[in-house]
Amino acid sequence: MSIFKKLLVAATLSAAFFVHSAHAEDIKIALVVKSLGNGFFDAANKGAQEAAKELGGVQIIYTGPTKATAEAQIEVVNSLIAQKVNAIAISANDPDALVPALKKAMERGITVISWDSGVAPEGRQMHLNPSDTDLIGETIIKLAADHLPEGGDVAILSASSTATNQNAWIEAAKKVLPEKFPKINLVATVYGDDDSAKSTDEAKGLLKSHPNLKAIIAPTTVGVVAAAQVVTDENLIGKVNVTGLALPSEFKKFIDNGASQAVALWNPIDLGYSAVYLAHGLATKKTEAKPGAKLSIGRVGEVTLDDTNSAAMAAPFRFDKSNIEEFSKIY
Ligand code: RAM
Repeated sequence: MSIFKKLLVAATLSAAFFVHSAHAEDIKIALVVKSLGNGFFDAANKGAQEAAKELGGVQIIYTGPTKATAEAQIEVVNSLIAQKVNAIAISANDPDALVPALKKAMERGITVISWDSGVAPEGRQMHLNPSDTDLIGETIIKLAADHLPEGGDVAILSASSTATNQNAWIEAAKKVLPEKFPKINLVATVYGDDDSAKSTDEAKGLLKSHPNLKAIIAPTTVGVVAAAQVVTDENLIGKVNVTGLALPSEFKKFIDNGASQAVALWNPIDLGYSAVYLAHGLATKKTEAKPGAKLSIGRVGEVTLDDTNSAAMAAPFRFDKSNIEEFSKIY
């Protein structure tokens, strides 16, 4: 081989090596969820993987604790700091408890955003809400009220008592109750911690303590399935309507059997996709999180940050007998 050819081969090899080693330099984005084993977050991860593929040179670390607690999430965050990830996109189990750990991450140059369930502004660069908080609050009450023309007792079965997103929706719901839904009587709010067994026990407890209950509103995809199963098992279909926020693929059977008339949700795949898109823009310094900034979320469009660097995506969809089959095939 001539010297020239040898050099050419060496150059080609090193170019190939360079291309290959770029993979080792992938931007690592951790998608931290409230807890693993939740179908809603698995769907968000699908969107995250899609965004990673589209953006190129991105590795998604899909992680979270087994139980939906802030303490367990702090451990996850600390281990991600040790792994030197480039970005953390977290759905938080508590708005404040995670702030010190996330601040530490930012001090080390890690991009931090929250999505789905937020952390306080000092613990992240921006927050992505799936939809407008007031709209979700009103939607979950309306879903119950639509089937209670005479009004009646309803109760809320939430996720954990510290979950930022559910607490904000419940607060928004309580705000609209007196004026817009005067005949709806909210008798209790209980917490199932996004754990099936605990949610089942809490749903049973509600039915026992409130024999006149007309609806259980669960603004959590885990709680709503547990409540609908309890209503089914206790032969209360037609007496107690279960509603709230549900993943169509997990909930279709309860629309089919009549335990629920209708539920709502946004597209969790688009949410995970958008969270990764935003984290990537900030981590690569292509974008900056500041009030008024318009940030691209790829095929989903664009969001605008408010004064607290929060943004909201689209209105939730309503699922009932007419459309749940179609959506259950997607998420
Ligand atoms: C559960 C989680 C999640 C919430 C959905 C609606 O999966 O609590 O944070 O957004 O329900």
